[in-house]
This record gives sequence, structure tokens and C-alpha cells, in this order.
Amino acid sequence: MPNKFTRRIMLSVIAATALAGSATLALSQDKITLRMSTPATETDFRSKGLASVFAEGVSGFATYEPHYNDTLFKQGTELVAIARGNLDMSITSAQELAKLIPEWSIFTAGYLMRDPEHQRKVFEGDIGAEMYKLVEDKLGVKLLSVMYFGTRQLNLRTDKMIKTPADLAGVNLRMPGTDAWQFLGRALGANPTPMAFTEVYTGLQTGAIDGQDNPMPTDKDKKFYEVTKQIVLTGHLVDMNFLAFSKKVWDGMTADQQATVMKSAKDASASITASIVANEAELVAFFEGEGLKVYTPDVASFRERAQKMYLESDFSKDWPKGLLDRINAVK
Ligand code: KDO
Repeated sequence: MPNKFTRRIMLSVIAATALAGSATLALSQDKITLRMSTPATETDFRSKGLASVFAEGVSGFATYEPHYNDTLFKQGTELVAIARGNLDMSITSAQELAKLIPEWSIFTAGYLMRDPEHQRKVFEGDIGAEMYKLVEDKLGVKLLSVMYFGTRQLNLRTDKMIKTPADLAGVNLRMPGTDAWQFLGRALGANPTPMAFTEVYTGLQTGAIDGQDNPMPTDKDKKFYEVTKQIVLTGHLVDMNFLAFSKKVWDGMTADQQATVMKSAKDASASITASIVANEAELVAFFEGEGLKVYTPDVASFRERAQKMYLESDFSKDWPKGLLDRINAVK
């Protein structure tokens, strides 16, 4: 008798488990998979913020599937992949957008944004709405939110002290491989060399390049301090990224799901911005502890040269009329 009872219980447990299993399967099959590609590492602040805040926010109906270190799409090819329907999300930049939509080159200009707050106000107001619409209409890509990526500083493997742009003459400075980035390198006075982000550590180690520019949290995450001697606080670009999302996927979602994706993107971006701001405040001491020299050059001389070069450049011909003044007027 007890045996029979046990057998019956066992059978119903097995049946319930099988049912539960198929229910889970059905649910997970119904979920949207959101594939995100980035050259960044898994330990980068943007990666961590998205994998926690964004992934949890959308978990009711979507599975966030990140691919790091350029393993799914190469740096700079993600926006076209989204536009073609081969990718759902990426962490994009003004420089990548400017390649496809020239009006966006205004945001690649050195010494334009004042700080993360200025950046946030510009993109969360009218200017952001207009510029996001341009991307959506021309590319079929929705920009969900803006996040601070950190302020870019020079990071060199050479000893020579850098005070003004003239001191960078002949310095092989790795910059990412688009025209906008290369121009920024020249605007600083250096000799820019294109190289993929994932190759920069080896480039610095072997001397293929004399230096690179990135925000300090990235210098730490990628361990560039192991193979460089100094950080020059030029602060030449208050850098930002945008969470790019496929419009096709967006249009296939319910209004509730869209609202949840939007909220999760904004929450994740706010949390990423806060962690990067906090981290930057600690990093001068960290790099000094690692034996690097960290100092402020004559920033005014860098600003003056860069602003003049941008205003005289072909890029500025594509800037929407009056936009520069509107950006500067945002307080
Ligand atoms: C880089 O290649 O230096 C850069 O910092 C450029 C950014 O716009 C962005 O693409 C970033 O790389 C990647 O997200 C990796 O951190």
C-alpha cells in the first residue's frame, strides 16, 4: 500500500515537472531575444549597467543577450547591422552616427559638451528629440537614451611632458577608425593612427602607437596603465554613448513593452552615468599609485586650436543651422 501511494505521488510529480517544463519552454519561446553587440568588455560600466538594470527591466518579455569584445559585429559596423535587421541593439556613438548622418558630426567636436549634465540636458530636450528623429527616419534605428561614457584624456607610453598641441607633433596617437575621430586627433596636434579598440593594449605594449585617448574608467578596465607612463588631462571630449535599438523590433512590441524598454534604457543609462562619474573621481589617485604621471596641460591652448579647426572644417558645413548656438545655450 505505501509503495503504491509513493508510486502515485512520484508519477504526479513527474507529470507536474513535465508540465512545468513545457510551460517554461513555451514562455521562453514567446520572449523576444535582444542581441546586443559591443567592442567593450563584460566588466565595462556600460556592459554591467545594461546586464543588470536593462536586462532585469525587460525580463518579463525579453531576454537580453549581450556579445562583448567585438565577437558578434566589428566596432563601427553595428548600426548598419541593426538597420539591416541582423542585430537588435548596440551602444553607439556620435562618431558612428556621423558616418551615416553627417549632421551628427557636430557632437564629435572637441570641447563642445561642458560636462555630463550639459550632455544629458541637450539630449533629453528638444535638440535630442530632433536629432534622434533624424536617425530613426534615415536609418530605422531608435536611440533610446544617452549615457555619459567619461571624459577623454590622453594616455601615452612616452615620457615627454605635454603642455600644448605643439608638444604632440609627430606623436602617433591611436584614434578609432572613422574620419571624425581621426580629425579629433589632428585637432589635438597629434599624428592620428586608426586602430580597432580591441588591439590598443598590444599596440601600446609593442610601441606600434605612442598613445591613445579614452576616458580614465576605460584606461583602467582595459589595463592600459600597465603599458603607458602618463595621462594628460586634456579633457578634449566629454564623451557619450547612446543605446541604439532596432525600429523593426520596437514596432513589433506592444505599447506596454515599448514603455518598459524605454524606462529600462533610461534607468540603465542613469545608473551607468552615475557609476562612471564616481569612478572618474577616484582614478587619478589609482593611476598615480600605479606609477603614472597624471597632470593638467595648458587646456586653453588645446581648446582654442580644436574649436578653430572644427569651425573651419568641412564637418561644420553639415551642422544644422543654429544648432551650435542652441547647444551652447543649454544651461
Ligand atoms: C574607442 O575605440 O576608443 C572607443 O572608446 C570609442 C567609443 O565611441 C566606443 O566605441 C568605445 O570605444 C567602445 O564602446 C569600447 O569601449
